[in-house]
Amino acid sequence: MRQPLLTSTASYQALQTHALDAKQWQMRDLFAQDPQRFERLSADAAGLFLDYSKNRLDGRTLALLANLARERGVERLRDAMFAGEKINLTEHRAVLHTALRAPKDKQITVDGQDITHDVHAVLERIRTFSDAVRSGQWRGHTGREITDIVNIGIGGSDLGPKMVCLALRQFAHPRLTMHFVSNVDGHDMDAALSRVNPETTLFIIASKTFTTAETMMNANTARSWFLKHASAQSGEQALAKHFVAVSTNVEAIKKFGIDPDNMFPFWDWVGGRYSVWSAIGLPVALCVGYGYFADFLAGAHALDEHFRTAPIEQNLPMILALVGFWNREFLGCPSVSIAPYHQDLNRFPAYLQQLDMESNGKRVTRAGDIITDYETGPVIWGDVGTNGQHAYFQLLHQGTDVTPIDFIAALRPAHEFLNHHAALLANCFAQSEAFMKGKMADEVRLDLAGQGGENSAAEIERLVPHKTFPGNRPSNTILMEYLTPATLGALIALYEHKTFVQGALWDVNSFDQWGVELGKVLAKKIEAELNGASHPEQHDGSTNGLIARAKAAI
Ligand code: G6Q
Repeated sequence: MRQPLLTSTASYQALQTHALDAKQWQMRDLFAQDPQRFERLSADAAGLFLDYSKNRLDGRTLALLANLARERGVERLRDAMFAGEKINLTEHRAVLHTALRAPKDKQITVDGQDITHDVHAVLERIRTFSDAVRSGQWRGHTGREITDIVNIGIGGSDLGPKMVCLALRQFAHPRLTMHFVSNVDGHDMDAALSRVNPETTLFIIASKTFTTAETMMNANTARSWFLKHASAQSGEQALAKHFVAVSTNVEAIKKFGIDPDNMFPFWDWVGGRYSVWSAIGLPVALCVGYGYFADFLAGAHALDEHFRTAPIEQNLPMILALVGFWNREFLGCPSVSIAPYHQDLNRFPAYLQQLDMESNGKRVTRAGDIITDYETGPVIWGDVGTNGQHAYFQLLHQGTDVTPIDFIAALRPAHEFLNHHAALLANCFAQSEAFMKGKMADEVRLDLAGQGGENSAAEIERLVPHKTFPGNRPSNTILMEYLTPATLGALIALYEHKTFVQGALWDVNSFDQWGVELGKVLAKKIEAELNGASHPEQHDGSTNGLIARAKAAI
């Protein structure tokens, strides 16, 4: 059904008028005027605390944004998603990653099929298999315990399990080393294979479709390498002890030579970038054990329940989405930087980059109309603190673009170096304070004048503009007590639902990815040309030139 154009709605127009005022506000003043601002503009749920007080908004802004969410039917769409309606309109699919973390007794059906039962049947198989590998009961073809696990997958079949295994490093099995090969670049495979022993390595081929070119090439290479290096007597039979698959495509798996008993299925209503909760999370269960994997799912479920039931004004994903929407739509911020002040979350920005940009990087509405008069998803990027501070934070403080930042931190560390943790948190909080307050010209002048008279008046005036920070730059801070499987699950779910809410506001389909699909076919033709299997066709001058250079070098 065609929605009224976003910009034509009464609540959007009310926000536009309100923004004319809000653009003049200084956050310093907002804090000075309201001593309760932090209490008022913060909320918590499922072990996560969100401080959004360091944004250029007030209570009225939020009320107007909540009105917009209501007028755009965000709650209705949310309920439709949880109920398994086919809200992925271009692929005619339900969107039910939330069902993957729902408890056994929650009945959810898709096309008349009780999917909770199916989900828990696969979880049971994940439990049995991961227990067997971890305990050493599952052995390689020469009887040795598994020491290395190589996950072969790309995009949604790589970023989630890789990010989570790194984030939960503290909970990892000491005997198992995890490797993730995603790139078709042979250097990626070479780096993994040069570190593992075929007798003690388990390969997981993770691909929803089992047709993705990079994954298939990597899977075939791993298979050949294994057969070449496996003990001569066992050959093909040995494969069963070393290759398992995660997919929705049984036929393709059989063709590849993997026993369907060694296949962990999932379903078309799980989008790739939302699939870490499904059997795509098998590396996580192997790495941290099924118990912690179940805690990870439970943490996400707690956030789901909050998202499903809390009123918009107290609903963490709604708030995060509305604040982000405000910054993007009305304050003109083209990107969002993710700054986890936690080394173990160092792949989290890359994970969110896919989640958000693949979901909301769209230019047509759900009805197919081209969007011309408002912006959709921003660029998402970032790296861990404090590293970013010594690199790109310069632009965030003094560049011409305003980039909102999400700071993420755990209040307690999982190590004993408490002085490090105090320094880490001090940096995190100091940065958000500096972005908000800035450093005004008068403050700079005072500072320079106070430096023992070493600066002349003229020198002070020359330096003032360079040392002035405009401030008034927005940020959110998300805190948890510890980074655990449950808080990590909740954190990911928070961003999944944030992305969902923004997609609903922009009226885009957050669940397809035609841009990725195009990439899947584009390279095939040129690959055949490079391999000499077909004659180069007439491309444009640049592409012809590049192909000719590569052919001359191969
Ligand atoms: C995710 C995307 C994409 C996908 C990969 C891998 O939402 O669809 O990143 O996950 O292209 O696809 P396969 O799992 O089918 O190999």
